[in-house]
Amino acid sequence: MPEWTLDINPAQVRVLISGYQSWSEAELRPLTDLQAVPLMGWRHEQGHDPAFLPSGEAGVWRSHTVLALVRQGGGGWVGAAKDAAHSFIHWEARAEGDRVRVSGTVEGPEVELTWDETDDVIAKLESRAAELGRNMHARTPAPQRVWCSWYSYYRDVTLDAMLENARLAREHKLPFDVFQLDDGFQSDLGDWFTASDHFGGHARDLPAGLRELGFTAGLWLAPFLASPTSRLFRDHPEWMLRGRDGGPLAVGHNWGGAYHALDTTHPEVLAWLRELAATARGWGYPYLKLDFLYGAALPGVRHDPSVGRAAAYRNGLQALRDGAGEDAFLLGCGAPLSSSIGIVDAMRTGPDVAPLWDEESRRVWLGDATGPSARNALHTALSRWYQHSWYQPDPDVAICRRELSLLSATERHTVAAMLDVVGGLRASSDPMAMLDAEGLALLRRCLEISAPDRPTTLTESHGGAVTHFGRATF
Ligand code: 9PG
Repeated sequence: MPEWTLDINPAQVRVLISGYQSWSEAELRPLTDLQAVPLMGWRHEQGHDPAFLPSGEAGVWRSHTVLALVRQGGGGWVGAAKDAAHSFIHWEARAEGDRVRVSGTVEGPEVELTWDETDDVIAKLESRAAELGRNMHARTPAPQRVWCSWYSYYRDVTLDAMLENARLAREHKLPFDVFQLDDGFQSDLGDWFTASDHFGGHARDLPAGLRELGFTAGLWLAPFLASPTSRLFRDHPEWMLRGRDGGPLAVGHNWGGAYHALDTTHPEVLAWLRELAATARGWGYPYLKLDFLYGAALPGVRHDPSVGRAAAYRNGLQALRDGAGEDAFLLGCGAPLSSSIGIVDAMRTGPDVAPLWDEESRRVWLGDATGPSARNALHTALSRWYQHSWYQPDPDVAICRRELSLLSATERHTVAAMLDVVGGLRASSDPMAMLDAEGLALLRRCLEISAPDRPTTLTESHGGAVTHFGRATF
């Protein structure tokens, strides 16, 4: 385990960390502060690496793949890795008296870690991140403009609502590329081929209508998950990732209870994943939002114990890519970040946006900033700006409607402006019928792709306001 000791007073250092998956927190904080540990143990799996939780001690910070320390007055240090395909990289910075101790631990096959002292932390972090992206053959597709059903219809989405929104978007000449059907069309988690009762059709009925209107069809899947009530779970209990007790591991709690994950070291599981992605593609969906991917990466008992969890995860993701085809557009979500480079085209880089600014009770009092809120989504996505060289970042949707939203006008405009600062995907979920003239104008602005579409050129592309939001924090 490489270790470094820095002769610097910890009170003069700030630390930039990034949690391992989309919804985990990323932030820049004084090193002497306390990194929050979510008090709700049953939520750990959904936002954190349960094998590398925050330590719970003030002055100790943990980060995945990269870590930066920023010295008061300028300069600092950057820790990174040359490769993260089959390994997880765990960084820890620890205040010890008048020194700072840093360690980097590789879980999985050995990879080369880098540790640089630098006068320009931003430039060094960007160049080390870009090097990792190049080494892992990061994909660099064009940013997509996406309408997604989740943040207005949630699980009650219907075939008619999808088509009606697409029709209205066309009528208003809104420049969306993709109309993406989210969670709610399927009969159960894992039973992707059968429709839910309320959807009013089958997922395969949607793409033709969208194509006629000039949109690409997108589909949400949580391909690694299975609910205990699903056919998938009943038919193939031996495909599940297991806990130490031999039973299927609970990998999270949502959809009214605990759910399980597939064991991606099982050859039949890999075949099933290829078939699933190929089937969705065959239905007419070249754009797939692959969600809750972290499930396959959790510590557990696997069919092939010689495969580490980072490699198991990546093999599962590769099976989905193989099934969907090279030219499919894959968006990762709830996904281990650096382990997905080179396979996904885009990646959610923060928690979900919600039609409210902040849920202080959960974030502050329960120590969990992975919950849905505009604040959490922006804060996290902005703190991962350097990941532009890994995939197209997806900072999640803007909310331009006034109905069914607690956001003030200022908050709505802040979300819209900041999504542009993050760059990458531009997305909305507003029901078209809810948008008045002001809402439509705001949405139209959100769908503009600024040039260059990169937060690394903040000063050039956005002038003073963003300089303040971005660079001044470092
Ligand atoms: C569909 C949604 C949307 C959304 C995704 C994801 O921790 N949790 O219980 C948790 C639940 C849902 C969630 C994230 C975390 O949202 O990010 O865009 O697709 O699933 O169910």
